[in-house]
Amino acid sequence: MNMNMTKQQIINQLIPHLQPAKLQAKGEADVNIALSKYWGKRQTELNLPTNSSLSIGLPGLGTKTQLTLIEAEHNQAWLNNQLLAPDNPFSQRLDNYLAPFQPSGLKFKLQTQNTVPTAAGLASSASGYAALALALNDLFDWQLDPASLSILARMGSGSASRSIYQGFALWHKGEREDGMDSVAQGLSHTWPGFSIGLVKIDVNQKPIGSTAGMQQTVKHCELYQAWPAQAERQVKLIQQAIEQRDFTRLGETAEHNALSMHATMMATWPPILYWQAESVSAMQKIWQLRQQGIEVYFTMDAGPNLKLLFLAENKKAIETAFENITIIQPFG
Ligand code: 2P0
Repeated sequence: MNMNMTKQQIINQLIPHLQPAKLQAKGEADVNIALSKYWGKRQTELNLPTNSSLSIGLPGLGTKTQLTLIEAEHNQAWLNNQLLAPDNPFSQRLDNYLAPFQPSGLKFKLQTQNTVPTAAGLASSASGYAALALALNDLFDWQLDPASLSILARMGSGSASRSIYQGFALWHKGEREDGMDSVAQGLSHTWPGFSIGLVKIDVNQKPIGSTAGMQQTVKHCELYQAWPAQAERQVKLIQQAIEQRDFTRLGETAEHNALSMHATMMATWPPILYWQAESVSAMQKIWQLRQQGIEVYFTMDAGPNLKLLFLAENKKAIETAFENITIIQPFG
């Protein structure tokens, strides 16, 4: 049985039918920031991770997608009102994702609008594939539950499994080969005053994308062997911290988790280093602020930008320390 066959079989299990209910549909999803990261796949075709992860959604920052069935030769992918060439890697990844759903004789026109300001330096594959899974669910009127939508989104991009939810989301790594238990759940806890600060260092193209970066780490980093168990433990610690509203535990664990993930990247050969000199300066500034009694932590993804974690009582101090910071309070 080849991998494509497996993917098709999983889709057959998930969705009730392949008859479109209408010609046009919509989906919308927010980006999410992992407080305990997804880094490494145990299976690439289905995006099955080596470890669980836990994230917070950023309301209002994400993707709006419109899906239309058209008579044409190729699928059409429009990104922020620009038609992409069929051989563009973004279009090809979409074609590959949409192939199992293609109604005979029709093509998909996908119009995707990112509501993340490009200047914020946030990745959009998470919100993009979550929005697309929601649009497909609408187009075919499958009426899938959130867990099935999370699996569908995860097959587009791992982190998209978490963007099906708002607020905190926990993506269970799962054990099964078919990935039916590798699914995110929304956590019901809220946390008024919980704040995320986006510190932009550089928003240009990164040296290596996260899909390739994590594969390289899994294959060529000895330190990576320690990662899955640590990440699993840290997901649990962060979940407890959310339940108990223990900000110190949450911040310390999230920062330690991010630095550990980046340590595995640096210990890969050839090395992967997403940081720039300004990233390190910002980290040092955060450590100084903590010494001065201002409780702020950071996390970082596959790029040079920092995401600060703090509580509303420190908002003014953070705004003073970081010019041009974008602050989001997911729960108001
Ligand atoms: C995360 N990242 O948990 C981690 C932290 C980047 C660093 O999820 O290959 O774009 O599409 O499954 O989801 C980025 O990985 O990778 C990511 P694919 P994805 O947010």
